[in-house]
Amino acid sequence: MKRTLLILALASCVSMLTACGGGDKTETKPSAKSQVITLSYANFPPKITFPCVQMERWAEEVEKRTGGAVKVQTFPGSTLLGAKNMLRGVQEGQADIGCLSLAYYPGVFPLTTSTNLPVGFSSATVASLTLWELYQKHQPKEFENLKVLTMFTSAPSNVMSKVPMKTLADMRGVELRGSGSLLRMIELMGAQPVGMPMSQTPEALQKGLVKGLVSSLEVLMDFNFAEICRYETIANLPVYPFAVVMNKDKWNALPDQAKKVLENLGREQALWTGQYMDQHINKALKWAREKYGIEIFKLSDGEMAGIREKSKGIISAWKAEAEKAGYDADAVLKDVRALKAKYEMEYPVN
Ligand code: DTR
Repeated sequence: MKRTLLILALASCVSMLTACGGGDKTETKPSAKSQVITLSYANFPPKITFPCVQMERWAEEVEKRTGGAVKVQTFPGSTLLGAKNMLRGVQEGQADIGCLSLAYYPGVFPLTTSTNLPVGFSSATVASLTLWELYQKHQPKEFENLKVLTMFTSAPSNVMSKVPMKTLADMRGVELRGSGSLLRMIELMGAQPVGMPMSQTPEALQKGLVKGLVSSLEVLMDFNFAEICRYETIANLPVYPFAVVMNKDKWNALPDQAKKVLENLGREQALWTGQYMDQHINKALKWAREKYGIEIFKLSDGEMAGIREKSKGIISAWKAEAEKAGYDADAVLKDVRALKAKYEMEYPVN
């Protein structure tokens, strides 16, 4: 037993040494197997969902663009780290890279969660590019212990439920799952907010702990929620921001060539993911209509205006929190709105 442990320990030391070190740093193609660096990448939702689809695409691109010098071993479905221990797990090096849903960490990312506010993003493409550029401009200290590799968002959120909800009156007291600012949006629509990560939602729906959820609509297909949530209400609620982060020491130990490849992928990956998400929603809706005959309602313009008015309180609460964290909240919000307008021109929703 002891001998086996010793051998395992030695083997892992050797692999750590080969992963972090040596080799010709200017060369892209690994000349020997020992030079290949393998990075672990943890993700919390199932493999089929958009955070994991983008993870696989990123992993493939990294491998291709480094000529095989960097390999990425992916761990979807909370097999390495879950939704809530992702941040600490990457900081402590249990995974080299992790995908964070920022809304699951209240108060930890005040600057970047400005994109989770009710500002009326029209698509994931626009919101993802806004988030990425906002991060690049402000380089907020909330990520100072991490290397941010890319960022993206889900599409605008809507309501999916087991019971038809055509108006706000139908939502009164209904338990709906959400997180981040969406919890307060659920409350101001008169429903009962229940906070939890997406990865716990299938069970909560099955057990009847919640009657529905608020998220982007592709989950109707990716989690098969359409089977249980046959009624969807369009309310154009906030997007959820994500960040893909790397352990700082692991980042520092990478050869310059590899760093360059990863840095060059950041914005491109944000755009790729936003566009994937927007297209995937259309596909999921078509699928859910055909397979389960889902019904889609839309809140009236008057009700939408009422929600917008009431949601100003959520923006004020965020401002106070951001100011407390040392940010110029008005300037950040101004940037969010200006970037949103810029990208809405460049990527109009048709
Ligand atoms: N709705 C957000 C983000 C989100 C949207 N689709 C997925 C799929 C898998 C995980 C998260 C998300 C949320 O609930 O976290």
